Amino acid sequence: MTRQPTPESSRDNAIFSLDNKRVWVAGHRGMVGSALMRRLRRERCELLTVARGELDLRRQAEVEHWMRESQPQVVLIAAATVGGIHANRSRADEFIYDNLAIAMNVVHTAAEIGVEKLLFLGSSCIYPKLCTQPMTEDQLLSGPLEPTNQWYAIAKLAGLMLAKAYRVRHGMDFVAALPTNLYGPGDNFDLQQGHVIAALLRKLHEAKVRGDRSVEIWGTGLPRREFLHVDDLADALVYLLTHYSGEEPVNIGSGHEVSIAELASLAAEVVGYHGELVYNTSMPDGPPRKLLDVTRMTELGWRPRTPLFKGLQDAYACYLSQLPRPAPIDMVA
Ligand code: GFB
Repeated sequence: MTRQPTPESSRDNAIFSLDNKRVWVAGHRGMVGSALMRRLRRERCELLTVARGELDLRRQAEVEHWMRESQPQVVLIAAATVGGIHANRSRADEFIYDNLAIAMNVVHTAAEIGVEKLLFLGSSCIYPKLCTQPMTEDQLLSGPLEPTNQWYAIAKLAGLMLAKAYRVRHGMDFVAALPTNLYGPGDNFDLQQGHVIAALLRKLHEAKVRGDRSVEIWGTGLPRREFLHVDDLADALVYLLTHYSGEEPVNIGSGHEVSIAELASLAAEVVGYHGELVYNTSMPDGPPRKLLDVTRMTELGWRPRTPLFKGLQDAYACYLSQLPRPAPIDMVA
């Protein structure tokens, strides 16, 4: 019997306990939501979920009705319309409308029904395009946004400010986190809509299977990105919920960055692909860097556990596990 880690809420210096609380993970089937479910199952709380088919979080009256009926005491908003650089650029209206509506409806109703603790999720991509690196939380709204994801960023910035407004005026204990680029179980492996790590693992795997001589990488390979395994994020979010209460958002990252070219080489090593990596510079690079300053989270006492190479191996194993199984060969009687 493996020793169960100490539930977060009973660790010392915790300021909020999840014990016996009704905890709603909005978006529980997404990559972040499912990681939160895995992590929260180690806590002594009651988990509430509702499928997208049962409740459209963009419909205010439906959200109000469901939340009044279910009475969550803690809410983590992991529901969002998300995607990689190409998805953000090509589905502008969806990214701003969906994410504004979700934030407005859930945060407002949480205040109306007196939710004890709410966690709102932003992203490292809501910082200005050309920010001093590493980026500190006070640099938010200090300059023009990255054009490729300004739609998503505006919606997330509005959600951050809404959560802050309910703290400032009504004293609601609503906190916000700004995660860096994420990867891991439950990632979206669609080559047009997904983020870079999922896309690279799939492209490299398929090229290896087909015996292709080269694989296309978008952009120049020069931009630098920070990556965090989604299970580390989930642990960080539970830690933040139980150890932080403040109006300023908190960066959550690994503190390390790699160039896209370095990432592609690491991914090729994990997959076992030895062909050429070819850069398609007609695709956008996005911001040159997005490294988060993680001092606040470190000072709170949390650190990530998963190094990038090990995380890539885990992500590749997840990719392989969701591939359709080859039909069993009918054994000759
Ligand atoms: O992960 P990604 O789509 O998002 O792209 P961002 C990161 C970098 O990888 C960009 C390059 O410079 C891409 O050009 N890249 C190389 C690729 N090959 C590929 C590929 O095959 N697919 C993808 N997707 N990228 C997102 C925001 O920005 O960050 C989102 O648009 C979100 O809103 C996310 O916030 C965290 O890091 O550029």
